[in-house]
Amino acid sequence: MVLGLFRKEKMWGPHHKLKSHYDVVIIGAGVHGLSTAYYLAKNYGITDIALLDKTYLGGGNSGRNTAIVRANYSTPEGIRLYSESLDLYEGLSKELNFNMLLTQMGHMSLAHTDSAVNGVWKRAEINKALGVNSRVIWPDEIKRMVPALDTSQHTRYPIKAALFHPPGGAIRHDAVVWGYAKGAEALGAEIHPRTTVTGIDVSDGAVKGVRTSDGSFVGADVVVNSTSGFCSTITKMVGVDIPVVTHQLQACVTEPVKPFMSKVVVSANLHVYVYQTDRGELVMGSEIDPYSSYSPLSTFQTLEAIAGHAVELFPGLKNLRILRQWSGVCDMTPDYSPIMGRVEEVKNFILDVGWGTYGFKSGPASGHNIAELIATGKTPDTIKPFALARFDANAQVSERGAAAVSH
Ligand code: PYC
Repeated sequence: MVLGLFRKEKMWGPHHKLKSHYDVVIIGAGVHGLSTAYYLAKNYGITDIALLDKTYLGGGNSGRNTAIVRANYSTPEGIRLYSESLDLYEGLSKELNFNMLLTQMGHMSLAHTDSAVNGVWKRAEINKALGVNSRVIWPDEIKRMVPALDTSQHTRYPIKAALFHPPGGAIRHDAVVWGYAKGAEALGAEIHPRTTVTGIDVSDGAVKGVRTSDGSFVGADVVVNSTSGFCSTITKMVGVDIPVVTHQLQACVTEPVKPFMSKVVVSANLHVYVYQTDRGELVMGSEIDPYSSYSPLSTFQTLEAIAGHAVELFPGLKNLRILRQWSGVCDMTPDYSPIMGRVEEVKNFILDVGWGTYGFKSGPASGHNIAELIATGKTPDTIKPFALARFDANAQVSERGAAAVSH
């Protein structure tokens, strides 16, 4: 491993041979799976864990998001979960002794229509009521905070107001993966990259273990589905259907320029968001593609839409060159909230899926709560509202209005 050549201590432990049984098998070694393993080991002393991933570490959505963190959601259930996550993110570099470059630059969601202004008002009020730092700001203050924004009132979608959330920002996504991986391994968890799960054995209504692409059967007392992109395929292996449709989410990054903006700026009406990284690049992303797909390939059509909308907001960006473009495959549920917890039909099979375009920011809290569920057998209050059973009970948790640019 290249990093290992330059560091005194090796970043990862040795390559393990899969054992025939573990206490816990976690499918998916992204931020969610890794944080689950880390908190299981750290908080409950459960260390007999195998994390299986079909690609390399961080090769799924943990390495394909745009690294934004925030807690300014619109439902009490969502706000509690994401604000728990933001709290954990704030202490994570220290806890794991791994610099994750958290920058709490402030997050601004623009409102260009009367109904959007109404929406940000409501979000600000509910955020405040639950202790999350958010407030509505108006064009003068918006312009002072981000002078490069076109706040003139003659544009196609003039900016009328914004929801400002000071603790929002970005954290280096690869570093989060590496930090949790290092922490989980140090406590005894095994990470098995390039190990695809091809089947899950269930008998007498309980999960027994998983089958992998090299022909092994790996027994487990508990199996956790922490995958993204293929979460419904994995869940179907235990005979359960989940209401998930996959869509691509695309993003890109420009060449670096001198620092000129210090906020994350999101426009749901224009389906675009923009922020400048510490290196000076502009990270820009869009709404999910309007058709469903499992393709990992990004498209020129979406790139053109992102660039066009970004230039509408920031006319000064018009001559910047795009360096890279990428996409992730997002598992969208009907209410744009995740599916977390037990599955009634199959004992000891646990879901942490349906993370749409918001999985990265919830990774620490998800792992923390899923670990508690596994160790104690009790579903923590924070994740109770996200049970699969909510769809039958008509108790959806609609985050459509606050899930970034996707609504
Ligand atoms: O929810 O902040 C967000 C987000 C950004 C990109 C995709 N989702």
